[in-house]
Amino acid sequence: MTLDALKGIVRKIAKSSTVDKALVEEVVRDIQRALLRADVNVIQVKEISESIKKRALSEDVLPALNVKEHIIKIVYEELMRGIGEGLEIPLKKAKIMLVGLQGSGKTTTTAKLAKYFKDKGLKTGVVTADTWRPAAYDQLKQLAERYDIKFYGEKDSKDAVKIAENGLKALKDCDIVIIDTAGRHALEKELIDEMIAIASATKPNYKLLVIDAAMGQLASRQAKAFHEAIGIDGIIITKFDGTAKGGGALSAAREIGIPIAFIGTGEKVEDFEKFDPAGFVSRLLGMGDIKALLEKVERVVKEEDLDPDAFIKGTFTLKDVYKQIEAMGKMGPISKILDMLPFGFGMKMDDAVAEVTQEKMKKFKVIMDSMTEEELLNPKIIDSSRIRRIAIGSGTSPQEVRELLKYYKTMKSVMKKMKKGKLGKLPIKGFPKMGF
Ligand SMILES: Nc1nc2c(ncn2[C@@H]2O[C@H](COP(=O)(O)OP(=O)(O)OP(=O)(O)O)[C@@H](O)[C@H]2O)c(=O)[nH]1
Ligand SMILES: [Mg+2]
Repeated sequence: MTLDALKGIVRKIAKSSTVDKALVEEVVRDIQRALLRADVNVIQVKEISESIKKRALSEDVLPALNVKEHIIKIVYEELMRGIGEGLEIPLKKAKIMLVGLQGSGKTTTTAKLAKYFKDKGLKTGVVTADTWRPAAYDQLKQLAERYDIKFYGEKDSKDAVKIAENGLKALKDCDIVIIDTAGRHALEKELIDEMIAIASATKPNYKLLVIDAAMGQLASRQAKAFHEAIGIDGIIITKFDGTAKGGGALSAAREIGIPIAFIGTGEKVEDFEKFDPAGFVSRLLGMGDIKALLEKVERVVKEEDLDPDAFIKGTFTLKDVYKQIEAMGKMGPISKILDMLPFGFGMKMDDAVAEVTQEKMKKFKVIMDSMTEEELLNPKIIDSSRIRRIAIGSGTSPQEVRELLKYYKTMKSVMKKMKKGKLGKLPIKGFPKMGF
């Protein structure tokens, strides 16, 4: 993704030997280029970059910061301002209606959203009011069943409004009910009329527009049209994983003044996160988003029955590594997890952990299967004769057993650092809401 280029900016500032006007100008140019390539609206790019430049060259450095930190802070704050607030949906009874163009990801997002609320402890149900796409009913039903979410649909009915109404009645015990609607390749009158009819019959607390990040700047026109038709409360950007143009949807939301609620980052139901502007910007800048990572860890942990204290606080044994490896399969590729780690830290992880591939993870599990309970709980006792025994027992080599132990040690120190909050190479002070 092109917004990734922003990561280089913090590094550039951190590495430069002198901080002067030339550096500020170069940084501002880099930011402009990165934002424009990511399809951010030109006017917004201009505003953001001009205010960064103006502030960096004129504001006094706060006593707690050095000049580099000062500039990074300004870049961070101005990007935050450019992005605006996220939409916070409180964890209480609500009806949510999803709308969007065909293929934008509504049905997938219905399931993602349902699982999100269910994981937060709310009773959640979904209704399919898409009578256009023949497979829509089965698609949502299957997803709902897989995650133990209540489902309502009427396979043979063509009356989307009636289905939505019936669905609300059938799921009235649920705290959260999410209504999936039909998409069309363009915003036709028929679709708009149906949307309006469903909305007025069901009176959703939140009407959320699902936008495909690949739309880039086209997202703006789309969002305007939907907003004019039914009044949108929040935006969910999907497929943020697969495009260089994600900035377009972000800036469309800002342009129209509708907050972003969630972001979809992959096809799997787990690839979904609440939009947290502070975390989002720090991640764009490569400073990591420890909060999103922990939230995700917490979620997967619950599924795996992993001891969260051990996972996060550093009383961490090989047993946790075992469960963690299983959990990672669900979290997605390691590179994605690394992306969420703070600046500096992620780079260190590159060599130590990133090279640990899925293949290797499987091998690690086999090795651990040949260990005794005592060894798993207290890896310190694993000396070279035990290493030899484990290697033979698991059909691997002592070298591979040592690799696992090295991986374990790295992860253990990661967990310790997380606990102490000692992350990141830059002593960044004064950043709000970043968990440093
Ligand atoms: N990579 C990626 N793919 C996604 C994401 N969200 C949805 N998809 C994929 O996008 C395709 C369309 O998703 P659907 O959920 O069926 O979209 P829809 O808006 O319900 O489509 P219609 O009902 O036909 O309008 C599917 O192949 C999904 O797996 C995402 O965040 N990332
Ligand atoms: Mg659909």
